[in-house]
Amino acid sequence: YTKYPRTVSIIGAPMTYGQPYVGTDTGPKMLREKGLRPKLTKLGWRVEDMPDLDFDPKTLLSSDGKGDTVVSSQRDPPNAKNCALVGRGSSLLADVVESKLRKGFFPLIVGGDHSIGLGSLTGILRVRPDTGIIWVDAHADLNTPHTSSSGNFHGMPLGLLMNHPDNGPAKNFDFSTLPGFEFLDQQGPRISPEQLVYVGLRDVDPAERIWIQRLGIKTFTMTDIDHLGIGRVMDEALAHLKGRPLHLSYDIDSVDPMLAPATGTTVRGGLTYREAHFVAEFVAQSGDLASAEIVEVNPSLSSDDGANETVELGLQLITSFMGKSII
Ligand code: 4U7
Ligand code: MN
Ligand code: MN
Ligand code: MN
Repeated sequence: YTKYPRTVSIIGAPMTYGQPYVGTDTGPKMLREKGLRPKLTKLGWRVEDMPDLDFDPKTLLSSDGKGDTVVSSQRDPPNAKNCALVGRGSSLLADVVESKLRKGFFPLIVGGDHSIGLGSLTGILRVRPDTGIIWVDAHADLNTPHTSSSGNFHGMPLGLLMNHPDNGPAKNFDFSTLPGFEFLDQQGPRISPEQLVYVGLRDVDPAERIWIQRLGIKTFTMTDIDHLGIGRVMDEALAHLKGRPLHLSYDIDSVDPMLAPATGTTVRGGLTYREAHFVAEFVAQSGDLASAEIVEVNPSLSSDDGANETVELGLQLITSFMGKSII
């Protein structure tokens, strides 16, 4: 892969169907309005900005291009809310991300809820199966419909993609039971445990905990950050992924809700302003960052001030991981 592509492709993925609230779909628009594009230009990037992906249900359910409804959204399987919409949207995103990477662009995916990780990662892994993933989040997002207590797909992207020769969260999982998920057939690209690192976890479900331990996923919880400091945590995180092109998946709920209140699943005790930036800056400095996404910004879930602060923070974090250096 080209180690330093200088053209970034902004891919707006206004997905909301992976969680219960409206509003996550305005993330891309808000970030653009606050000057995403000029900020990237100022950092030396050439910018390709496309219109947001069209996640209108009518379009999604007829995306065979012929206007026919190819997937029925009538019934969702158990614990798989908005299955067809999430599946079709992910499939669309996977194709776009794949094609941008093949053109040598840096995909900057702007969510949308975290179910878009299904699409981003699928597209990335089709091109670079050895990609190292840094998942910055309060949550592990390692559920499947078999383990999820909420049925919300934003808690499942890693669980559905994680594979292991003998076991994995999606073991014995029959993807053909999920309408819209045909793109994730049994041959589809998968993540192996050693190519993933978690940073910032503090709200992990019982089944997720078991899988993290069983699979031996490298995990830095908030406790580890308190103990080691964010500097050593990131040293160890990047050492673990050494030699791999990196994908940064930044869930804004990793940051403390005092700083990022406008998101759907807040958990107290998160990253401080500097810790959040350090993660972004350090990944940028590695020189190995090849793709990134920012997710779960939902301006409608707090006061106007809270929404502004959260969008502003998201923008600053993007600026940091896209290479802004202090000196
Ligand atoms: B996010 C949860 F049960 N684990 O599965 C679930 F706590 O993308 C939360 O990280 C998932 O914001 C959060 O619903 C998903 C819950
Ligand atoms: Mn998440
Ligand atoms: Mn989260
Ligand atoms: Mn969330």
